[in-house]
Amino acid sequence: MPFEHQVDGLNERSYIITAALPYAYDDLHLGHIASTHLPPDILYRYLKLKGARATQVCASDDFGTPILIAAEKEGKDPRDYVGRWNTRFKEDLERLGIVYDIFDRTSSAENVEMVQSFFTRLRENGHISESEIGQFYCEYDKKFLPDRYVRGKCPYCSAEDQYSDGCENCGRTLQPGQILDPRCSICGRPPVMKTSSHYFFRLSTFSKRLEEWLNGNEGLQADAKNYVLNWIRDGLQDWDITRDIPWGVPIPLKEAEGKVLYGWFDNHLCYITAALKAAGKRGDAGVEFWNGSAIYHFIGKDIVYHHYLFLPGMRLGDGRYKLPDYIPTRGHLLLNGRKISRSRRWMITVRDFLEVFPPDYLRFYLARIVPFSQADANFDLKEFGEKINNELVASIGNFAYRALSFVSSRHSGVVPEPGVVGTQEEAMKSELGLAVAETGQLIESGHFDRAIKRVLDFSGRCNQYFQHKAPWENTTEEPTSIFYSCNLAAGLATMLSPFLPFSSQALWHQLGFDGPLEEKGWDGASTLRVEPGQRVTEPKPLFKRVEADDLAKVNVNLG
Ligand code: B3M
Ligand code: ZN
Repeated sequence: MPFEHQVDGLNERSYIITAALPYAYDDLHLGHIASTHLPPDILYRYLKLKGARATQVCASDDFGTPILIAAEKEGKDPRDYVGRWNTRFKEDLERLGIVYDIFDRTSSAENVEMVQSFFTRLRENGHISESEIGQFYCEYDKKFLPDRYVRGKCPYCSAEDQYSDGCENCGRTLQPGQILDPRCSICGRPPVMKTSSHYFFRLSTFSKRLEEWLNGNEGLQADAKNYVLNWIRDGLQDWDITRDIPWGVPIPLKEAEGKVLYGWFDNHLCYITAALKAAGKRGDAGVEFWNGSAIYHFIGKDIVYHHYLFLPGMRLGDGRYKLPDYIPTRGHLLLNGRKISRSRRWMITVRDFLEVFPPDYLRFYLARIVPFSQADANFDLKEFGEKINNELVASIGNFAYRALSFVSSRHSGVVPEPGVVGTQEEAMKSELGLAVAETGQLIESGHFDRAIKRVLDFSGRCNQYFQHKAPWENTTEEPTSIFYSCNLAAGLATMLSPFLPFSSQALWHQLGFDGPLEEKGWDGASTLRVEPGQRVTEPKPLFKRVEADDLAKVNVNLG
């Protein structure tokens, strides 16, 4: 199974977890959360509960042509423009309970320094070549026009109005000059070709070492590995890492004045920058920290090429920082069966969603439907409502509420002393232990969807236990059943906490614990932690049913 840990040594290790960096030009939508931000957060929260040292980082991806174009369209200075998105991302993520040790920006001074040091070392190590190449140039705007600055017809599928670096219709990447009927995207005039001196990262020379790394690393997902190996077999292209635009990391060479590095040269280096910043380490101490940690990069499948080839190639060429141990790669999120699309506005932003539903509802449903594979998952609004109502409300919420209500109404809010412990109690206690262990194993192996399902199954068993014991009529055994139920609910709270940080903490509080649930750790969840005599707080339903009206509110923002 991929990314199996030595559970015994878990709390002695350090983990660095990263989420792919959102481009600083549009709001986060549900697709970002499904593949990129929620999965690492589940692992991170779990590792913390296990007592491991874990550092989780992300950043806004600030540089690149699309961002410069967007800033120009609004007449904003790109630096101010990206700053605004950085703030919005942090707000949205925080509301979702996704809190990074550092949410950096790729344009931060520390990252610029890191990126330039990489360029310099790669060049000294002979991994950068230079050549004159033709670039579109607009004589009217007096600008070079890389990537999205030119639109035209795709030479493969003839789709109109495509960007010069890739066709959205057929998915192919295009080299400069390949697009047909090119037009400047600022003024609409046809550009001319001009030569410019560009630097290339010699990715092709790493083919053998990359292949060895891919084959030798057990932690990498087989489904991604196979097609990456095929790309290597087909032959890797050197990467043009130069852009003739004023927004990017300046190439640290006198003769390259006015040129910046390509966004995919600098963005992933911010994983390292941000992790070192979060740990307060620089220089050799930083290198040691990085190399002594297990490294996870969580991504969506559209950026496999960059993370399985370009990123490790650059790290190999630089030679200081180790390669990733795990690159958990998930598929796309469909929305009501259709591909999410910004241009057609077939998407739901995190902001819009949180206007209507609590953050844990989104976390729950996404965790439930997104598998650990590159298969796409479908966010179906109707199914979302059903899952919340049948699983969160009717199973988990119902059990906790019923147990706590007995404490409140029959025992004046104090957990009763249990009487004789019967076979059903013994059985539930061992089921609890099993659920805690198996849920932990599923999280450690990356199968968060199966992990949450495991917790749900256990919650189903808790409801059955309650039903069997019928404390409303079996009054002799009632104190025992209620004592056990409170303890099972406490176990549920801990198991749910990597997935549902807000509601699990609320349940924890209702059970009469003060302080954050995380302090009690994961392993303790299999023991009976609610003591007789413990005072609970007024029980309140943890979850509210999703009604058709609520769904309609989200629906109107679609399309
Ligand atoms: N911003 C692309 C994307 O959001 C890019 C990821 C960078 S991760 C280093 O798909
Ligand atoms: Zn023009």
